[in-house]
Amino acid sequence: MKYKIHKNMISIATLLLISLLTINIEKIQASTLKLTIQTNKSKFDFGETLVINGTLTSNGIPVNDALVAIQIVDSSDESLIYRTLNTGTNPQITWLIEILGVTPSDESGNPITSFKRGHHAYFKVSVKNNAGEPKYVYLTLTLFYQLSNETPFKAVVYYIGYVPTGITYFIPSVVIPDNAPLCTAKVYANAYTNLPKDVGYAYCPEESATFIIIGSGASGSFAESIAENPVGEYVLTLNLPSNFLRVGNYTAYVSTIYRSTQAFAYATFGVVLVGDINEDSIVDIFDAVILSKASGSRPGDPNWNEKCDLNNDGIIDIFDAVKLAANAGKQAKT
Ligand SMILES: [Ca+2]
Ligand SMILES: [Ca+2]
Repeated sequence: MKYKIHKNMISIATLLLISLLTINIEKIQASTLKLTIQTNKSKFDFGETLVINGTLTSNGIPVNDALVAIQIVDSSDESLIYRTLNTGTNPQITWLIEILGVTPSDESGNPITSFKRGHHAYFKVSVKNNAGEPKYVYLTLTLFYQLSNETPFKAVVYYIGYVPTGITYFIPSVVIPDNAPLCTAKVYANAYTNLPKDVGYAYCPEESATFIIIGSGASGSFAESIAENPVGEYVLTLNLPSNFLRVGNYTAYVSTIYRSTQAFAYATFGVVLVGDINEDSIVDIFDAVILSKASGSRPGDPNWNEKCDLNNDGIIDIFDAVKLAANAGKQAKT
């Protein structure tokens, strides 16, 4: 009798264990959110096109209505960009924190359409808190030159702290570089729970506006755009700056939340200043001199210098000199 009870108890315990395990497995499966990221290359020269893309799936099914927060940091942990893309369409939800708009402005917030290079550019950002209580928010701006592709030149976190309920206006400023091209530029305003690299996610879709960079007196116009991506995917294409970029390892972080589940991923890539043979952060005559000494050499030759084989084809020749010339005068940020 005793034995029988014992045996039944074991059976019951086993059943309980199996059912618990099953429930746990179902719970785990119900919350499988997978975010991927990849870059088009693993190593980039200054000015090259960087494409970051990836997919978001929930239990293997593409998610077409989520926001993906993106941050790229350089080898000194300085941010190159902050962006927020969707995976098809923006989620149809009420944002706890919502960026209503970003407007190029003067320091009082009055709209203006152009900024002089070397001067401060101001941006009036209206942020609405719909949460009914103060929310802790990271607010960022990223500025791009609109060249053949958008080329980032400034990324800043201008506010970290609580945002009260209702609408709050911020007027952050950045300095337009002295050497900025005279072109149309674009600003993106984002709001995150924390920085994407620290697994923060976007509170809401980003807002953007364009403006003109001028040498002296001119005007331009505003435009807004909404990013649309293929279903379950996000794609970000940009050109790396062609000058004053930091060399070394970069990391692109992506972070999202979907139905209360978070997902995070990152990819790394390298940036090199092709032609900076002596690694003094500038491509100049001293690099050309080193290259000329190795001219005509192949591996094994006494004057072979692997660092001069800029196109990696096993010979130092005119094609390497052409690559060096293409970057002549360019400097790496130090
Ligand atoms: Ca050099
Ligand atoms: Ca070569």
